[in-house]
Amino acid sequence: MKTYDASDIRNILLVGHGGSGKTTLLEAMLFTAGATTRMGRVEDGNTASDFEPEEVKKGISVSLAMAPIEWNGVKINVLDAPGYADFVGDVRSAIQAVDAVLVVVSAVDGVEVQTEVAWELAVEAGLPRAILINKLDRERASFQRTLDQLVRSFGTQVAPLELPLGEEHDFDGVADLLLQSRSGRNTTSTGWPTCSCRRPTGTTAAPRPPRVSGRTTSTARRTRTARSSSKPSPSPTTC
Ligand SMILES: Nc1nc2c(ncn2[C@@H]2O[C@H](COP(=O)(O)OP(=O)(O)OP(=O)(O)O)[C@@H](O)[C@H]2O)c(=O)[nH]1
Ligand SMILES: [Mg+2]
Repeated sequence: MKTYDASDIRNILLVGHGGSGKTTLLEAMLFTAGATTRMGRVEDGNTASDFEPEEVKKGISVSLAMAPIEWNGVKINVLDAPGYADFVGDVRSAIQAVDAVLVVVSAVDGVEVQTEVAWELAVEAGLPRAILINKLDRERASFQRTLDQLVRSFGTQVAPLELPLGEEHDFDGVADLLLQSRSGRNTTSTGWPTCSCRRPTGTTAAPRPPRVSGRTTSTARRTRTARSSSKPSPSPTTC
């Protein structure tokens, strides 16, 4: 097994309201990093992190799960937290073990109760926070409306680093304001160069993501090989 220096390991927690797209985002990250060959779908019950029978049956996450990805030589342990209020104990436990929090917000539903709860828990823990506005391809999605809500809820410290290219059916990728690059399907719609991020080659082996308990975060309870499906979901992020 490959070993990593401690300086090359990150532990990141995905949090957000139920159904905002955390499990799907983790699938996209695994696929983009080359850890899986196809994206699983929550609807098909074949995602890496929702594998408990209850999760497959209900189509929601009910406990914390973790899957590792490697990106540019850094091992990123991504923890997928359940979003429903009943399982907030898992979020509280995981926050003690991570380096940073990624808050996933639906561009259709905007800031919701568990968005605020998760944000406050991360603030209390003094953790760095980033926000991903997801579901931009959905009908009634609005990046600007969601960004305005985020600024109203969390203050002007919230500022966009990437902007979507199109919305709803026209959603076509993202433009990175710092790198002045873009990634997406149609690379000709702006003058900016396409993003230089590349999926690593030779890393197609499926990972065996350990399941971690929300109550005892240090214990990996069981492992499972990520499964695959024939129909990938829309990717919330491509870079
Ligand atoms: N169109 C579209 N659908 C998405 C996107 N992200 C997630 N979904 C769908 O939204 C639903 C909920 O996604 P999940 O990934 O289960 O959301 P979650 O945040 O993990 O939900 P909980 O674990 O219950 O908190 C599923 O039907 C996904 O297929 C997206 O970017 N676009
Ligand atoms: Mg989930």
